[in-house]
Amino acid sequence: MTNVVPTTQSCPPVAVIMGSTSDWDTMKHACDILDQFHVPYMKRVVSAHRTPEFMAVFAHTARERGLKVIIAGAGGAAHLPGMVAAQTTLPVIGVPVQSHALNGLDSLLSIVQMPGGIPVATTAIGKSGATNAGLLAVSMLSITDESLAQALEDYRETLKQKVEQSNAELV
Ligand code: RP5
Repeated sequence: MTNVVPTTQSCPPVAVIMGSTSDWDTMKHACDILDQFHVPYMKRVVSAHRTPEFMAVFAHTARERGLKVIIAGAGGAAHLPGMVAAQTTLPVIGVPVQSHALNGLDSLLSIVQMPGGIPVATTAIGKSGATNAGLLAVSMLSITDESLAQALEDYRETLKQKVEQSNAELV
């Protein structure tokens, strides 16, 4: 993962960014969903406090580079999603990464408590949150993509069938 902002207009629709490579074990679950739905994406480490200039350029130029949704994961004093949202009007989905010190409650509160005016769509802490961030991104893209809308219906159907199968096995 390099800190190079592509200058072309050929960005994929989704960016999965994270504050550190240590967030990858969580954020890979968002990428797994995007892979499953065949949604192209880019992934980068973008740190709000270690690479603030890169973060600003990344966020400022996101729309003109063709991005449509940004998924941003961070842990601890997790200011990355909010700082990115402050610098783009694209939808930003924040994923609180489970921290060691406070189990991710710090990450959650840092991301979810945005003052009114600059929204960050915040998911659950950890793997579930990253998975749902991927699904939310697919859902946003499905507004104008009928094949993605159908793929989401199919995905829900598989979830339903798993429950039905579990119940059949319990009998
Ligand atoms: C945040 O600090 C990152 O999002 C990560 O969750 C946390 C710890 O980063 P490392 O010290 O593991 O690089 O910026």
